[in-house]
Amino acid sequence: MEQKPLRLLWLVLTALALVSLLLVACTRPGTTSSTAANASSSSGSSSSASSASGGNTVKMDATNFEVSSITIQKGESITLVDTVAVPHIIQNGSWVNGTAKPAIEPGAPKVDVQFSGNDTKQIGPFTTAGTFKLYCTIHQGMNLTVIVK
Ligand SMILES: [Cu+2]
Repeated sequence: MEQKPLRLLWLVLTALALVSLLLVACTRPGTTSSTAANASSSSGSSSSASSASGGNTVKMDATNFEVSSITIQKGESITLVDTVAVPHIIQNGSWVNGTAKPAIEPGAPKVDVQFSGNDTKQIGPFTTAGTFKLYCTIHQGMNLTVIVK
């Protein structure tokens, strides 16, 4: 005869469970009220982030680089543009007092690029900070210093 109280208890418990479920179900939609807050803040897509990859360009004329040095960021490459119908051979090193001095600094990318005239080639990337010297083996005094920061 002790089964009736148990059944009652069971009924009460299930009822409580159902009630709590209902409470949870009812609470959920209430909490998700602040949805329309982030409406229209579509600030116009401004300012095209300037200068694409053309930033590290050095032009070469018949006998020299347009600039004697260029500063780039670590990991960047340099685009060399041969603007005339004259060949160049760019390698690691420099002209010192009229003498070609091949040399490759620690961390420098190996550079050995031939231009046949009116062409464009990339050198690098320069992955180490430092100062690196490049020269044209054909044209005396044709030096380019690359500063990597
Ligand atoms: Cu040259």
